[in-house]
Amino acid sequence: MSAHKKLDAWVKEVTELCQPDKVVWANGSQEEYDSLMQLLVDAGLATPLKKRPGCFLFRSDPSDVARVENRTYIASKSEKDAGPTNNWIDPLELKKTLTGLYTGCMKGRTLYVVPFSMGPVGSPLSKIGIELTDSAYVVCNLRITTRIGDPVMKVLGSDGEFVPCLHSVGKPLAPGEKDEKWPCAEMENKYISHFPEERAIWSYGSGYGGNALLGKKCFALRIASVQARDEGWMAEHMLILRITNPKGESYYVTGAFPSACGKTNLAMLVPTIPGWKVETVGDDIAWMRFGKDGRLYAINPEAGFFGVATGTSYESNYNAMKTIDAGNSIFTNVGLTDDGDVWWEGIGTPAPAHLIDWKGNNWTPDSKDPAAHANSRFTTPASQCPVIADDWEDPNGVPISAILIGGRRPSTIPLVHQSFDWNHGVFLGSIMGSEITAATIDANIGKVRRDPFAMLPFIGYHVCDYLQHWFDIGANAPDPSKLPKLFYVNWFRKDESGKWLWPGYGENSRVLKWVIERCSGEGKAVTTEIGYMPTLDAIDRTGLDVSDADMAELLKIDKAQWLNEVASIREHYATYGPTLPKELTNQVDALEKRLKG
Ligand code: GTP
Ligand code: SPV
Ligand code: MN
Repeated sequence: MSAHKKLDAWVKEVTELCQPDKVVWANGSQEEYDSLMQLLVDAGLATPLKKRPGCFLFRSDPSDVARVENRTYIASKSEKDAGPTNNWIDPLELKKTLTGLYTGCMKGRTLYVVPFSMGPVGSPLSKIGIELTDSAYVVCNLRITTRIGDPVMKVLGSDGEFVPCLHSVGKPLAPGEKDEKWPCAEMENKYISHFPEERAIWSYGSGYGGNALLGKKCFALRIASVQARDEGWMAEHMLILRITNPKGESYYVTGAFPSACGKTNLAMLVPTIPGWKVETVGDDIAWMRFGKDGRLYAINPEAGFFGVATGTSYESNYNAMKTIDAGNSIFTNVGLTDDGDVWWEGIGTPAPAHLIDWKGNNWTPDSKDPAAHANSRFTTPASQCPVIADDWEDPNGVPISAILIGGRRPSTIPLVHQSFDWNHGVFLGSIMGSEITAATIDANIGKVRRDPFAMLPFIGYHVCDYLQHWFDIGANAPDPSKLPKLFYVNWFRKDESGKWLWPGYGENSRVLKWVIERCSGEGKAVTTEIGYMPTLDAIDRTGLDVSDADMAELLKIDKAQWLNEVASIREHYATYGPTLPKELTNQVDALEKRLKG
């Protein structure tokens, strides 16, 4: 029970529908977290890590290891509002199906009421959600990745607004039955549902990541993108970093890269150029709106990182490793060593002679399958990051100077280019994507999956309206000269033999340096058909082993490839239907003209 009538009524309604054994309101305390973890350990679902006090390992069901885009729905009243890139079901029909599934689905379980704030508690830019979940694992993860409990209830008061987020793993227990393993429903009964007009989320059947931690992708991106459109701000799949030059001047940069394309890495990067410093504000999501001074300000709505473990090492992401080394972390689907530590492919230490793999089986270096799932994750508090910026929780956000966009493009797209202006930047955002590589057996090898602003799976409405919203933000800027500058980066360019041309990771600071120099009016650039490009010597290569020839290749514009790109962009735009913003057609026409000019 709370002081909030609407909340109480909703909790009552859900309790009657889902029929949990009991209802517990989460207060967010350490004691509560500890006792929930103990419960999970006693049930055999969590393993305390001897080598990492305060840390726990979970193994999910092998079918429940990542977001399920084909079971994710935008149930707007009208199908055309969901657009061609989302799965749509009529909301009434979906609710009927789900009401059937939710009936009695929490039998034998506890329903947790988890109030959470996306953004610092009480910030004018923050929003409140309430997740009702039957998963203690979810409650523990939410306590790390968001701000939960009593402080949020205080701000909510008796009539505050909140986004209702209903979650069930979809596995009721018979009397006396206990969980033997990670509970979830079979694939055809998983529904990650969003009702954008109602601003409501109903998630059923999965316990994992973005399917279950509803504050993250479901609220902070899909529902928030709809709120942002209506209220004139932006909810984006972006990291936020602070970079300080040797003169001590700080700039803030956001970056939109698709899932598993390097946001966490860039947000925590250790610069290789002397005198420069990078600090972290956020690693996955940015909410941005104009401040009184006319600049665009961003907050990180999250409080922790849910990062890709596989491939993370002191070498590739030192600060992420230090963050998890500080304890209080949850690991999902990594290997467990015999002495009680975690191990994954790419962690930077030799594979132990024996471990228990992510499926719970004995594993040795001779085993065929990897020890950790490719999408294994760590959940860890942002406050523990050694390079967390001191203003990362500033309730007013941080002023953004530059927006980066990028994906994995082995060819065509140079290391970095800058858009001519805001609208050209929106065009670049609309064409970004990743090439499907030879690493997967796929008939579409070499083809580009377009992922506008890395938001393809996260736009809560029509993709054309989303891109129009980007144009509108530019058109309505209080002072267009203060808009962030947009840069398209590509760390993933390869040579003919398939070798990376750019070393990436900490060396990306060299590109960031040029970006900042462009923002302060110093960086050297030439005007090209595709945008402003650094001159051959504009990117600082002091102490870096990248030859002039490789640099020239990294910055090359191959006209034939770009004309193919134009054709592919047109083909892609055609799939967006008749409401494609006219400005995008103008932009692609202008690009073609410049290339043929
Ligand atoms: P989500 O959490 O899924 O949104 O992913 P993310 O965008 O935060 O990606 P993350 O930083 O976890 O990186 C994913 C993969 O990209 C890792 O395997 C990294 O090793 C690799 N990666 C990151 N930065 C670079 C880079 O600069 N160059 C190369 N070649 N690989 C990189
Ligand atoms: C992503 O897939 O972009 C993630 C992980 O950040 S999840 O929270 O599962 O969406
Ligand atoms: Mn992400």
